[in-house]
Amino acid sequence: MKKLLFSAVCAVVLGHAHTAMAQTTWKLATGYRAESFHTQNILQFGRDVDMATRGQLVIQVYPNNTLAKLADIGAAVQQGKAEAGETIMTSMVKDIPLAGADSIPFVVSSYKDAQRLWKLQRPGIEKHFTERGMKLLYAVPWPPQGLHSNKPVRGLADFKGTQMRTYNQTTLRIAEMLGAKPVDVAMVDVGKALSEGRMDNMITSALTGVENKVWGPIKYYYEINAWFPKNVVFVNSKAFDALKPERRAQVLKAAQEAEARGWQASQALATSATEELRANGVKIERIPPDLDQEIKRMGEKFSREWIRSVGNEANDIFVPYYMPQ
Ligand code: PCA
Repeated sequence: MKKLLFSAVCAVVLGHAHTAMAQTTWKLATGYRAESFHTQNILQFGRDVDMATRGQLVIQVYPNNTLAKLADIGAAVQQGKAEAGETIMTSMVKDIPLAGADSIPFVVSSYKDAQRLWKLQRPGIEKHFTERGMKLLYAVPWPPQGLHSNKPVRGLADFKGTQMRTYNQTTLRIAEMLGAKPVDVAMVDVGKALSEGRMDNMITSALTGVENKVWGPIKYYYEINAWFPKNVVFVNSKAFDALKPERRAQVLKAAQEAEARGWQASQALATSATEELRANGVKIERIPPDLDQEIKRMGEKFSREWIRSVGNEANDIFVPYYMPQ
């Protein structure tokens, strides 16, 4: 008993010693749930940093919009309200148009191409982040975006007047082009919005369907593979630069590992999530070829609009993307 008590006291003291020793704590805000694979990956990143720095840098993760709302996380980190954050890159598109490159419909249709696009997009994103006082750590894509619907979709007319859930500028613009009524719903509120009859359809990953248990209201899933949007993890530059060079290198190494791990997890989940939708009674179908063509034409219209809004930087990415050396 005495021995037990002694080890319990030791554990508490050691625990305290660990925090007392911690020189720096970063609050990291994300708009996604703790269970999401992105957040799980961040938590592992935090553990790796803790380990590599021997507790000198602690990353405290605030999931589910608790520290800042998804769309405000970029600003929160710039202003130093949170030292670090994760958001979907397209949430920054108004400020950084280049951030929308991974949500142009039908440019990327595989993880391999998504990797290629990220390699080309990264230098520009890093530059814009630096100008805004932020340091990019890593980015991980969501599985490919498909169409979830409460009714079968056979032609463009089936979208007219429907309530289409949107989560960024791309989904908003596509809803407009389809003649649907855009309804902005946060990822974590999709289940609620469906049960309240506030949405009929949405373009997002099969995984987001699974995480929100959309079966019941959602009866159909079409694997249109529209785009692979990325979540990006970043830190306030002042907070990063305040670390000793050795610590900075440790953080960047852990970030590199988190990026590789995240891409693998995303790819594995892309297949298993579609199977899980099927197992829960969602019909996995193909859209008819005519509709496929029309949606692809809308994608082209969208990309023309996007290139106009971005200017030359768009060429820096898409010329080498379409014409690799
Ligand atoms: N899930 C997020 C973004 C992309 C995805 O697959 C969402 O639906 O909000």
